[in-house]
Amino acid sequence: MSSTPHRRHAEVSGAGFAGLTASIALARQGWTVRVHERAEVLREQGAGIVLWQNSLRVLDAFGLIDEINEGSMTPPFYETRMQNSIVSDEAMPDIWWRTMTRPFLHSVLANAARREGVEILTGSTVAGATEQGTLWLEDGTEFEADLIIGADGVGSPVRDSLGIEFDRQTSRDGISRFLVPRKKAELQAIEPDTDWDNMIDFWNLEPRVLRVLYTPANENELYIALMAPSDDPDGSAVPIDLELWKSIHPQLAPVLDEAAKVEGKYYGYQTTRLEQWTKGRVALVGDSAHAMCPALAQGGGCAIMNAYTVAQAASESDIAGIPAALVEWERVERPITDRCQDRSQEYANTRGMAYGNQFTGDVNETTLYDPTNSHRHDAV
Ligand code: 5PR
Repeated sequence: MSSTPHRRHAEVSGAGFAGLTASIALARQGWTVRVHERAEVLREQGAGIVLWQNSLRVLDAFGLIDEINEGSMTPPFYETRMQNSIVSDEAMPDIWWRTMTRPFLHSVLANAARREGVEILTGSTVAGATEQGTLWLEDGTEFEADLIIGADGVGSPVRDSLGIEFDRQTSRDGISRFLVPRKKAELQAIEPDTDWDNMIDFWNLEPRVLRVLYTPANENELYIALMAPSDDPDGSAVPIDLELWKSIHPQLAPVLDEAAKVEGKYYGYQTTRLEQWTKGRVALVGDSAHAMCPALAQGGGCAIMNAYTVAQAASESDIAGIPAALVEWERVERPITDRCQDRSQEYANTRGMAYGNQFTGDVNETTLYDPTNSHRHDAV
């Protein structure tokens, strides 16, 4: 075994899915890792998430799949309805996918990071970074690192302190998201022929655009997302306009009643595209680098896969070579995420998912990619 002068060290900004994934992957490769989370308490406030096999393969490489399986499910079908008529039931037998809550996924990753020896500092607010590898906090404290990961979200201070330019594209629609009790028996009593374990995408375009995405996340919890144009003040209101939503989707009354009780926020769909994802010793992953519309349910998936591959790419390099390794990582790994952003924005703009059979052909490119067997190795 060769002797190394010191263990490689990474500073990570943000303990969301991207930051935790990068931290776990780096720690498993022998790095010391410190993560800064500005929140005082380490937790995830989001509702539900679908993970496809591109991100599940990363969790599998970390040995986390048994734990994930215990708190998640795979609905039998992804059902699409237009004006309450079924237009498709997609079983996707060749695709591995799971639905779960965001707090659950976050706790699995946070516990894994702690087991791998990652130091997590809460209440630690990053203000910026230099390309030479210094991270600094709002209170002026500085940390030196061989690698800095900016996984600090769509408003990324790491990205903005480096002056990396970006373009932001918005869409006319947006969504509010809630975790509610399943209420399966009540739903079944109203509509006995429906399989309430399915993920059901209830589209309604006439007389107005009001879509409900119904996603069972486990035995007890339902992730329900309500989409409306941002220029519809009633459809985009939170707390939700219960009478409006029930008038369009009456069979969902038991779970809409629950959603009306939960705090939430309406988010307009948008895509952020950066001039570059890396600068010197800094790499950006997740929403700081590639925030996207949720149509393909790949925001978290791309965050997890890019966090994993950047950690692998940096680990395969010597310390001096890290900036060049990051440039090469972006060259190889970025195009697949660029195309996912484009497709998700396109689906958001056209509302094309309303016509069913959404998960066929090119749109599955991201899902079918295996980041644990990356294209980076193809040239070797
Ligand atoms: N799919 C999923 C989802 O959570 C959303 C959308 C599609 C799983 C909303 O976040 O198109 O808005 C969507």
